[in-house]
Amino acid sequence: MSMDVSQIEIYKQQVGKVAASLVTSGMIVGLGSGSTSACVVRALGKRWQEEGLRFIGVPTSVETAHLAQSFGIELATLGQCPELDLDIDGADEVTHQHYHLIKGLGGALLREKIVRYAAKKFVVVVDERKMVDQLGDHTPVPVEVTPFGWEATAKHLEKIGAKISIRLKKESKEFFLTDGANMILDCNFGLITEPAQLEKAINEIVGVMENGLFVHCTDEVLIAGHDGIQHLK
Ligand code: ABF
Repeated sequence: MSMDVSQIEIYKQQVGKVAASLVTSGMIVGLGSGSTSACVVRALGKRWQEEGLRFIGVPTSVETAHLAQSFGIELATLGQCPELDLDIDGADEVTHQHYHLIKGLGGALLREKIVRYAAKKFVVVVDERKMVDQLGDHTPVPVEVTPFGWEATAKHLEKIGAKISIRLKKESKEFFLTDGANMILDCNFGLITEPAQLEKAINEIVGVMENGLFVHCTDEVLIAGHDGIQHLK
């Protein structure tokens, strides 16, 4: 679905504001990564500064931490706050049924998944372009691997059907490295009919740290589109 950039930006700001309204003072909140999550952080920053909202944020990336700190939002590590009330994050694909996700095109999937599984509730914020019938519609599955022996790990991933593209830094031939200094292999498996099985099969491969399939773990989805904001539970 082609949409102009400005319209998509408006959608992201709208959904960011609605997501930010879910946060009440005293909460411990996972702060996701990517441009839609950045709109959530900006909306939370506005509430922090204008309404005196006070909560603790647990960022899923260095980039998100820096953005939150620019508004004066109080941050903590997951070690300091191992149980979160709410995690708000973006996604690259969301299935209409069950809200299974592909995440990680932003490179933060490992910390995002760890933070998600520390939260009582997980709310995903997307624009309508991200909604799909089946995962694998337009996005490969990002797989975070340790750099040691990545070539052998790649061979194991190919054996379970992956067509692999090594993630490089923008406009560079250097390997992209995550905040955790791991590499990402973008794995195209085509349309994914059994995401839970594939998530498990990928993570059983030695050298794999985590993958971008988030299956049976989304509680609510906020979708911004030409019909306004849909809040699916
Ligand atoms: C993050 O946001 C990632 O998991 C995902 O890849 C990305 C989506 O970015 P955007 O909101 O910019 O489309 O949650």
